Amino acid sequence: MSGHGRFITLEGGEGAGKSTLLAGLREHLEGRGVDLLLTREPGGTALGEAVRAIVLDPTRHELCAESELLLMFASRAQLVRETIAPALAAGQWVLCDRYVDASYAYQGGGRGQPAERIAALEQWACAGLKSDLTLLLDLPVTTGRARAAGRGAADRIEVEADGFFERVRATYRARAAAEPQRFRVIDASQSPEAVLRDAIAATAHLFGATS
Ligand code: Z5A
Repeated sequence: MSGHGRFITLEGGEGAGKSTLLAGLREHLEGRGVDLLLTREPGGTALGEAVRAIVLDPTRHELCAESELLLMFASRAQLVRETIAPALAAGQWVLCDRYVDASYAYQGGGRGQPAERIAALEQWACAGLKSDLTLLLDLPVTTGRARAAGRGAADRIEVEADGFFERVRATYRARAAAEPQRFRVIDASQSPEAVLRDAIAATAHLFGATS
């Protein structure tokens, strides 16, 4: 377990329903008396939000895959040190919309950056901080993209072709299969209520494990 608090991350492809789940899960956890900190990646700090604006800007055609990967980790290194680690040490629980698994899925699976390179960056930038629980909202790519389609202009990553998002999904699923004790895979094609019910069930064991 991380520090004294608990560290939960949400992952999934585009339109999987992370934001929707985040709201319900927050209500549940706070209702159980958890002192909860919500944050997101890329972003969550002033520096991270500036990085987010760069990496999602669809006019930044010059950004190469290597820069994109390093920017994701720059945001993450700052968030870990400035926000997540201090919160966990103070006994708060942290619920983070995406974390390091997203870099393996998007920059690794999607862009083809070697997993060993991402692992080296993880070791350095995350200071050994792993999530206690990662909820993977798994959904067919076409369903997720259809859900997200009504939202207006696509960002720099959303403009990628279906094949990119298929590789992202496959990488997430492979990581979940390799680390079943950390991941819970949730069928995100269910109703929002059923997704929340599964997520609540997946968090139950965190309450028993006191530090
Ligand atoms: N990225 C990266 O490449 N590398 C990294 O290391 C990190 C991130 C950390 C920003 O992520 C981008 O950064 C992301 C990955 C990349 N790029 N992409 N693509 P983000 O998490 O901020 O943005 P996102 O992935 O685009 O999330 P999203 O599309 O906003 O989806 P969501 O939050 O998972 O979904 P939602 O907003 O809750 O739901 C979408 C719609 O579906 C909405 O209309 C809901 O009402 C509806 N919905 C939600 N749940 C359901 C269910 N269960 N049934 C039916 N309809 C539903």
